[in-house]
Amino acid sequence: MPLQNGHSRLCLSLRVSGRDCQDADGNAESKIPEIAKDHADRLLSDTTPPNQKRISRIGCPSFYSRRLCIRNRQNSRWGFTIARLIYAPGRTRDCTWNCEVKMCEVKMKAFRIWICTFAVLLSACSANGADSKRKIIIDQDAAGPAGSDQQAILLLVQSPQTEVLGITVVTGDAWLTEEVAHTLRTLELIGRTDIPVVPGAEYPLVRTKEETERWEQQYGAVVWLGAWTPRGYHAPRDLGAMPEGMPTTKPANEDAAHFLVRMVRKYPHEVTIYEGGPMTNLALAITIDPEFASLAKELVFMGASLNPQTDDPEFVNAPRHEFNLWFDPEAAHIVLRAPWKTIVCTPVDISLKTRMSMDLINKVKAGTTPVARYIGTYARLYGTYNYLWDELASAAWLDPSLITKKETRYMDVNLDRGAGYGETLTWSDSDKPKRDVQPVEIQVDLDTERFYKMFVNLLTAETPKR
Ligand SMILES: [Ca+2]
Repeated sequence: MPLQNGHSRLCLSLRVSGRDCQDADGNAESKIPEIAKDHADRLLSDTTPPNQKRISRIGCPSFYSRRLCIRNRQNSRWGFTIARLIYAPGRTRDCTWNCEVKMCEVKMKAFRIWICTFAVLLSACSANGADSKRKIIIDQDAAGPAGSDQQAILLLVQSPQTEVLGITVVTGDAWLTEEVAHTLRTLELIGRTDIPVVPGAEYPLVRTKEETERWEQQYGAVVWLGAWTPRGYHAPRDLGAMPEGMPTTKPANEDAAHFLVRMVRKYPHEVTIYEGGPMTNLALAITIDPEFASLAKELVFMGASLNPQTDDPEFVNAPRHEFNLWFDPEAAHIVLRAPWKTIVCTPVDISLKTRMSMDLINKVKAGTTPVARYIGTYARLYGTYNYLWDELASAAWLDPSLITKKETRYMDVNLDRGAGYGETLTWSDSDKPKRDVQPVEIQVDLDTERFYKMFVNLLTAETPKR
């Protein structure tokens, strides 16, 4: 958190939320204010520039809030920094702290900055839980029960950081109708039926199953075809197996695209769009409302494949092939060209570095909460381990420090109807095309052990109430 030189006084306000924390026995953690205080003190001491001193502190009862005022007499420029620490869920020893920093630098007289300071503190003191949570819509090809799609949803729902505005569903790994049913049932089992499940696109914008079969005859078989995979194929409106039971709740009476548009217009620049499946719903939202992307806070998605180091047959001869982008290339093209403020990508390359092993499943299975029982009952390994595809995109959004290396590239999808149809295209600054392409923050490497700990902690924790 850089503080600017030349400030005559800097005010730094920290807010630490300790709700929904548990100790090792699952009880509410009573020491959170102390832990929060320690972290606040550490952050403040880490960021206090030289030649400045702490002159005041303010605490608030509902959370730990501190203000640090530091004085520097060099000139009349003012800097104002607000930092908010959010307590991650799970057991105390495994706590991770996220720091959101907003910084603005203004030239103004002393009384104005003090008014600004007190306004922010007042706002912080009066904020309730929902106000301080990070708003997110989960767009997902939500096959189930358990599996990467549902587990990624659960990580986001289980975090006390989040306010999940809704789960919009799209055909991909399975058909829309069965995905909606699995998602409704998941939410019933964990007691979160307040989260709307919103049906979206049943088919990609352009690609069809029949055309894809002809493409395969010419260019070779595709390993994973999602809902169209021959083994276990069934008609679009059939449910398939529902071992977790049939839902009794109903999906929202609105389509995903309009829901997405309505939410970003209701909360402009506040809503993160999480994409764990093909981008059909997002493309439709952009088509309906060209301001959709710019009104969202950011796009976070699992998808794309660059240069995966693997002998996995899905990628060994087709390193640029990735299911989510491939299944609806035209949608991905529309979405990746839209004017998002930020795009964050969890590609195949980094997901292949993760392992959902039996050991990990057993750790979740040892939990006693409804979520732990659900995962423990329905999680299955395909071989000796699964990759944690979408789960990593969820976890890295909750705690970006899980990502230890990232890079920026420009990204699009190959729309030529030949052998490369649907494959990932990327460029660097030096060779990107003249046409509009957006920079994408691509995750390259991660702290796997911390990721696994977070995975277990969230999926064994009590589900946060609405
Ligand atoms: Ca998915």
